[in-house]
Amino acid sequence: MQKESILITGANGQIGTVLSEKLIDLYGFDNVLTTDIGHIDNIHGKFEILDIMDLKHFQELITKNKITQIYHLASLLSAKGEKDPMFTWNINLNGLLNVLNIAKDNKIKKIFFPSSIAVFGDSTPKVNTPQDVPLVPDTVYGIGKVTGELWCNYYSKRYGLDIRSLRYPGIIGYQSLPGGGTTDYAVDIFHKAVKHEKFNCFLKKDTMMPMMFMDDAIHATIMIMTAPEQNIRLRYGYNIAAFSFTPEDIYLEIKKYYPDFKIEYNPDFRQNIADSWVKSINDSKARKDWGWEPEYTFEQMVESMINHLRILYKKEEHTLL
Ligand code: AKB
Repeated sequence: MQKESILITGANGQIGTVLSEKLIDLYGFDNVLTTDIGHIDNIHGKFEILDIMDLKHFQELITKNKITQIYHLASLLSAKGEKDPMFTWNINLNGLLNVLNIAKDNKIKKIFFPSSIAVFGDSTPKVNTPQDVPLVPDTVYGIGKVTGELWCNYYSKRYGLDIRSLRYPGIIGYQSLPGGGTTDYAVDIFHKAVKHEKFNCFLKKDTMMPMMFMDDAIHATIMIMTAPEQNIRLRYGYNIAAFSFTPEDIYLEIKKYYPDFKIEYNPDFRQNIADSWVKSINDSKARKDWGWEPEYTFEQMVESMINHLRILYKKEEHTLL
């Protein structure tokens, strides 16, 4: 059997950082190549700088490392993407097309494409949102995810590529920081609480969004990528869900650990993005097709975040002393 050799784009991002470590654990140091447009210092694996728009260098890395799987995580997120829609479209959609064409030309065995709840829009049912619904997103990031899903479906049917994709909700982890997303507040709030600082929330207190603990997001990614091929019935993004909450819900839960914790609500342009998304997700297709099930409840996620960040900030205090 041919051994796997994995390339990850965007390995320095919020999910990429944690997924890279997991893939190194599973497949071994020598078999995972982490890449990103900038330098990485928080991943302990093999690393190469890669701009996914540079096809020549991309091809060299594929050939040199005999790559068999690509996890394509490089993209700009929803809020940052709105600052320059054409640039975002180029990186997010043309970057994906580069990956799909490289995969087709090099007979790459498996490709992972992260989609998102950003595919949903105003015409999507907001509660317990089913898998197949109208997808008319308001952000350029969301448009890129919808069209990205369609291209994945097309390349899979037309060229037989084994592409697997998840619609991630907002991901909350202690291991890395998000950047440029609308769900970022749900990570930032923990850092402020543990540092005994007041939190300024850019969303209204009652904005409900689907979210998930990082460990579950990584688990879902590995599950779909290792499921038998016949179980993957959808070649566009599978809905996956864990729990939903509002800024006020998470504030009150954190206050159980930090009774003096203070929050102020100052909604900005990200409020419109959050309002255009859905409140909760129906993930029955992922459960049925490849056995998806989250492990962490909302309360367990909050406890784990606080415990891990307390250790992290304690260590930093010691290093600074
Ligand atoms: C964002 O907020 O843009 C991302 C996402 C939900 O895809 N976290």
